[in-house]
Amino acid sequence: MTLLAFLFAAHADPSLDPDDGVPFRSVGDLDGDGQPELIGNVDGEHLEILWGGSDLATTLADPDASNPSGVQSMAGVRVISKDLDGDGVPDLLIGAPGFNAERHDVGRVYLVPGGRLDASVERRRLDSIAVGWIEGEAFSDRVGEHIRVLDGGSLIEVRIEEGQRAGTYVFDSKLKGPVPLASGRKS
Ligand SMILES: [Ca+2]
Ligand SMILES: [Ca+2]
Repeated sequence: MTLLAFLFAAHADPSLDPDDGVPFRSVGDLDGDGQPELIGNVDGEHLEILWGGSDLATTLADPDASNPSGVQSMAGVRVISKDLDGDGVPDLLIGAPGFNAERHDVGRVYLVPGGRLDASVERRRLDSIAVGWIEGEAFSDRVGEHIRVLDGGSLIEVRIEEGQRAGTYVFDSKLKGPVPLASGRKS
C-alpha cells in the first residue's frame, strides 16, 4: 500500500476521530472532480494537500521555513474548509499560530480559495497562494490557534487565550492581503 493509499484508508476508518490526532483530514473537493482532498502536515514543516483519486500532492510551504531560529509556524494545526466566497468550491482557512515574523509566535490565519488550487500545482508558499491573512502583532498572540467561521461563512472569529490581547476578534471573511489583529471587532 502506498503512503497516500494508507492515509486515505486511515481517514476512512470511522474509529479514528479527526479531532484526536489523525494527521490528515478531508477538506472536501477542491478541484471539482468528485473526489475529496486531504490536508495535513507530514513532517512538521510542510503542509500537504493529497489529491483524491490520484497519487498527486501539493506542498504549501511555510513562509517561516527559512527562519534562522528554526522555529516553524505550525501551519495546518487548525484548518477550516468552507465555501466562504460563495463560488461552490470549499475555501481553506489555515491557522499557523507559531508564525514568527520579527516576533515570536504572533501567528497567522491564511485564506486560500479552493479554486486557486489543483493537482497541477506542486508547490507554493502559503503567503503566495493565500489571498489574505489575519496576522498577530505581539509576542505570543498565537493567531490561528483558535478559529471559527460564523454567520454561514461571512465572518471569521479569532480567539486569543492569554495576554493583553486576550478575547475574540471578528473579521469579514473577504480577507485581502495582511489584516492586522487589531482591525478585528473585539468582544
Ligand atoms: Ca478532488
Ligand atoms: Ca469558495
